[in-house]
Order: sequence, then C-alpha cells, then structure tokens
Amino acid sequence: MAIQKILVPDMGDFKDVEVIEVLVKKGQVIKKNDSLITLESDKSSVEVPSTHEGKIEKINVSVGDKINKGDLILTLESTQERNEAAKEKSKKEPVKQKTQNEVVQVQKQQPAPSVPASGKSSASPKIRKFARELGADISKISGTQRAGRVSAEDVKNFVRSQVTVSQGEVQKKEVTKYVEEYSHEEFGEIATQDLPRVKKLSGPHLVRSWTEIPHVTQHDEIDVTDMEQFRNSLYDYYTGEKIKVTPLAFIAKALVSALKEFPNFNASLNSESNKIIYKKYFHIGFAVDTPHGLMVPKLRNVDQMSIQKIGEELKNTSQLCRELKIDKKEFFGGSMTISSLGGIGGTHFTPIINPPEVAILGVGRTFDRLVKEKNQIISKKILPISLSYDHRLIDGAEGARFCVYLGKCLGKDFAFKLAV
Ligand code: CAO
Repeated sequence: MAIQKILVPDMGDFKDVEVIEVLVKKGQVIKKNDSLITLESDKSSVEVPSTHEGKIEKINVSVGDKINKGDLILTLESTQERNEAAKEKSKKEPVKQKTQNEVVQVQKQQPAPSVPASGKSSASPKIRKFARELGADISKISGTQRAGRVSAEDVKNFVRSQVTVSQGEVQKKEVTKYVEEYSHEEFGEIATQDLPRVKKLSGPHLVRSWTEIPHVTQHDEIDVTDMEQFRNSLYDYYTGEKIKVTPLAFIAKALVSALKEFPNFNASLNSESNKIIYKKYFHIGFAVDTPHGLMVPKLRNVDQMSIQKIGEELKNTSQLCRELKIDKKEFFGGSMTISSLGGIGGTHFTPIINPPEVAILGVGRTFDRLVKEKNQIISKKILPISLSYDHRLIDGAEGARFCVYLGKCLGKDFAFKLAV
C-alpha cells in the first residue's frame, strides 16, 4: 500500500492563508475530492479537496496555521490502486439502475470547488451546506462575523427575509427594486467609482443594526468646565512640557466607570436563546475616520489604563487604522463604542449601535455657554452627548440614569470618579 502525500495546490493569489477548519481526522477513510481543510483569506474561504483516496495516516496542519502552495497537508495510505483494479472489474459487470441512496452518494463525490463560485462570500463548509439545504444562495448573504464571514444566524436571517409565513403557508417575499425614473446623467456630468472595501464590509453591518435593533437615542449636555481646566493644566512633572490629551481619553475613562455601574450597557443580547451575555472586561471601541472609511477598533482593558495611556493608545490605534496596519481581530470583542465628532464639530447626532454591542456614545464638540450662577454671569464648557441604546435590553429610565452618571464622572466629581 503506497503512502501518498497531499499538498496545498496552486491557489492563485492565496499566500500565507490561514487554516480555519480541519475537516478530517487521523484514521479516517476519505475519497478523492473530499474536502480536507478550509482556508480563509481576506476575500473568501476555500476548501481544499483531496487528490487521492485512502486512509489518513497523519495530519500535518492545524487550525490557525498559515500555509502556502506545496505545504504538506496530510499523508494517506492510498487505496487508489486497489480501487482502480476493482473499478476495472466492475466495468465488465452490467450497469444496474441506481437507487436513491446511490444517487446521493454520487452527488457527494462531485469535486468540491476549490474556490467559491462567487469568490466573495466567506463561510465555512458547514454553513455553505446549511445554506444549500435551505435553498439559499450563499453569495447573496451578507456576513456579520469577522471580515464579513457568514454565520448560521446570517443564513437564517437571509431566509427569513426572503419568505413570509401567512396562515401557515410559506410565501416568497416580493423584493421591491427601486428604479430611478431618470438617470443621473440626464441632469449633468457625473463620475462613478467603486465603493471602498471598508464601506462594502460595514454597509450590511449598519443595515442590520438599523433595521434589527430598536434604537433609542438620548441627548444630554455635560458641564465639563472643571475637567477642561484640569486637562489644559497637565504638565509633565520632569520635563515641564504640556501633556496633550484630548477629551476623548477622559470620556473613555468615564465610560468605563459608567459601565461598571450599569452592566446592562456592557452586554450583548442573544435573541434566539433570550439570554444576556454580561462582559467582565472593559474593551472600549472608538470610531476612527480614515480615508478608507469608518473603522471601529477596540482599546483593551481601558479600566487598567491611566488617562495619559488611553490618550497614547487612541493616537497609536487610529494611526494603525489609517495605515491599514491594524489586525482585524481588533475590530471585535468590544464592550461599548464611542463615536466622537468633537475634533470636527457639531453637537448632537444619532449614532448607530455597533452589534453585538448594545449601546454607543456619540460625542459632539465642547462649546461655551454663559449661565447665571449666584447672581453672576459665568462661562461654562458644555459637552454635548448622544447615547443610543438597544431598547430590548435597556429601558429609557436606565438610559437617563446612565447619562446622569456619566455627567457626574465628567463633571464636578470627575477627579473622584476618574482616578488619573
Ligand atoms: N470638544 C472640543 N474639542 C475637542 C473635542 C471635543 N469634544 N474632541 C476633540 N477635540 C479637539 C482635540 O483636543 C484636538 O485639539 P488640538 O488640536 O488642540 O489638540 C482636536 O479636537 C482634534 O482631536 P482628534 O480628533 O485628533 O482626537 P480625538 O482623540 O478627539 O479623536 C479620533 C480621535 C480617532 C476619534 C478622531 O480622530 C476621529 O477619527 N474622529 C471621527 C470619528 C467619526 O467619524 N465618528 C463618526 C462615526 S459615525 O459615522
């Protein structure tokens, strides 16, 4: 019995691609074209089929490995020769009618495509199979997972969106296509260009958030006069140089304090199982405006950082985003997001929740307001905030209390609440 080596085939552009699934086990008997492993690049996932049949002697790759053309996937005790002899023999026997089981078996033996037909959807073979079973075209499903990967939930949601159930009968939904009555060119010169990749990826995520989450947005104003005075008075003890920290670092620290007080805001909702997942960590996401589109990386364990450290991390991480050097994992696993437009301008807006998070804090630009205090007209620094939350989990009263508490953390009590 010959030992057969199965190597990574030529996959065009695929280099240093990650193994995301090993679909076979040592000792398993496999057929030619059975899928062995799934590889995932930024663009798509690919199943690598076996070029031979036989019993798996050793598997040389594991999940997380980065592999290239020619790398050894596994070794087989090949049974091909024996089977070919058997096939020769069976050729001489008369062909009989296939039973239904045999037809299924034959279909399974069809070569698995090494690259998904569309080349766009990213999904594991299990999810692809699930979609096929439900009659859904995987290339039409927008993935909500890491790098747009399609989950079982996405498949179910897609199928739900395609059908309605009326009096127990499943009916296909009519999809309304809106066609503009006049084309844009009819009104003057135009230019078209491709939507940037980051926007293509974030678009379905935003649509999902906007259409599936009942948002409530609460606007408030925080008197940050004392905090601003303090922020502008920060000097390095040794060099005497001014320390530049933007208000966002203080806001992130205050947000952690509020999350500790209101755990419902540091949670995710599993609407299938009706369970709330409470996070014990404090990873704060912040929206970064980049030439490639909006990105929302996370600052990890903000509760363990000083304000100065948060300021540095905000700068470093936003730089990594703008240079497209950030690891995609950094866009996942957040507690709550801050979307600050304070550096640009404006007051209140309606930030969209970044699921699976359940709340987002929008921040506008601090402005001056004259107020009467003890019969004197004095100037105050006012920070406009807009808090959006998932009303399925958070009630209006809790939202209001959250804003009031945040106001205390950034207002008069800031020195006590935010131990620098
Ligand atoms: N009020 C007044 N001034 C503010 C402020 C506020 N709320 N927030 C920031 N500023 C000031 C800063 O102090 C800084 O002043 P100096 O130039 O004098 O130092 C200036 O505005 C620029 O700050 P910044 O924007 O560079 O830094 P930041 O820490 O506030 O924000 C980041 C960092 C990455 C969030 C920001 O650069 C950014 O990308 N913002 C856009 C986010 C966005 O697009 N949100 C919308 C998402 S929904 O589409």
